Amino acid sequence: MTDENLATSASRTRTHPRRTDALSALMTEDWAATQPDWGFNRDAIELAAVRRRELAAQFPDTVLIIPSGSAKVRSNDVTYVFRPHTGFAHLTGLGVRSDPDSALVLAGGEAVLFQREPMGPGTEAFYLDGAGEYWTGRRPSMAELQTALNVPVRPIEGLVEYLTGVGRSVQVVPNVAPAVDRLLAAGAVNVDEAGSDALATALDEMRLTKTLWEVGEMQKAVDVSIRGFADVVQALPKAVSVSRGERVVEWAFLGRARIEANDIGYGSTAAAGENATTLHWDACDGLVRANDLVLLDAGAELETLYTADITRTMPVSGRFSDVQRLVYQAVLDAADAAIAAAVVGRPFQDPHDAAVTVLAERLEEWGILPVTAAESLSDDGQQHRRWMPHATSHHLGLDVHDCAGSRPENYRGATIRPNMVFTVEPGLYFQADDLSVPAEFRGIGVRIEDDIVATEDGPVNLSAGLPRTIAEIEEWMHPLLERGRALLSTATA
Ligand SMILES: [Mn+2]
Repeated sequence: MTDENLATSASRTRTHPRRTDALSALMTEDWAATQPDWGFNRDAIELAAVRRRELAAQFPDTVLIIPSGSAKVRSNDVTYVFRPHTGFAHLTGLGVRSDPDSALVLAGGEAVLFQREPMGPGTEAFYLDGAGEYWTGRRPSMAELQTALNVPVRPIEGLVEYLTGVGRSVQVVPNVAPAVDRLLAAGAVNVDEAGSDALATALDEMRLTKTLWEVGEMQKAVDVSIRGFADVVQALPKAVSVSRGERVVEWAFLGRARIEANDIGYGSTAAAGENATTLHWDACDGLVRANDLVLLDAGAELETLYTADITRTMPVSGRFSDVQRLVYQAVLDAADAAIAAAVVGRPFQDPHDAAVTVLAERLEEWGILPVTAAESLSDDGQQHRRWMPHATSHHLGLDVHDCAGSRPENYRGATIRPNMVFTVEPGLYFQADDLSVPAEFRGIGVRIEDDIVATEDGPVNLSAGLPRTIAEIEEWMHPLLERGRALLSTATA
């Protein structure tokens, strides 16, 4: 990483200790005007304009502020790659082209985007500020952004003056952008707190159903992910050959996501053997043994920020053992039952109920449940949750756990509507030290996760292109493992 101490210290102290007139004269001149393709997504931008009108109609007498968010510090002067607030991305269509410390403002029918003025060629900040474009690369000008969005774009410093001029009650999405909050506080802008919470809820609830274009984006994210899973299978021989094989699994998927899409939509879980029974296994630094199952929960995220969320559990050898087969088939049957219940007009909870019914019956059959399946499934039982502790479904979209701020009656308590997109992800987790299960089950964790869109014609599985059945998985893995072994022997020859 390049040391930018010179630039940041200069701008923070405002003393510009290293500035000279001679350097300034040289640095502010002779930069060619460039007009690169900034990669704006026309479809996303047009859809966002429709969304803004829908939202503004819900809040007719107020000013709505949707900040993009601030760069988050990892440590000291190192920040994470910026990822805009999902509501901001949804209402601008800017995706990865979003800048930190911006604010979309909706006042009745009018939208204005406030943002930091670009520190481009010709300005002193260009090279004196660590965020200047000399250091960070060229960005669209305000005029270019205004043309792309068909929305006025103004410097963020003018936000308070604009709000004073409009003179209506102000609602700001809470806890998104400290810089914007400070600006409003300094300007003594009166923020309606209750209204702000209602705005945050409305932003999440307006994403509960997707447009066909959005479903298409999610299919693209799924398709990249499917190729990522194939890369992972091909990398399994290498994973077995090193001491931190799970990192090989994680890295193989990440490579595909970074090359063909923007990134992964959330931290991958790459878990082999008993690590697969730890739900939030994020170290991903364990061994991958030849006779293990390996569980990968991962999804690619596009430049528009739509993400996939897929889990497969695969035998490292390419062949399931008898007990692995037994557990896997139970989870697959639960998943199939859940998907079949993902029907428009039925309760959102039906897929979950269908999945856990299958799993409780299997646990009873294996003699693991201390009670009958029916007793376990009753409200005051729930013993099956020792081995299947989580929800089966969550909404998916720009966020991996999309729409999470929705009111319960519109989420878990809702009815399935056309173009809702959600996961179906049952699992069974027998931890290595779980004395309540037969020894041969211990250390086996299986989850199968697919991305489902509800339609009037029934559920559509966006991730059906990734093998799910035991026979399909073994057949799919075989040539990929062969190729992986060949590549490994070439690399080590
Ligand atoms: Mn999920």
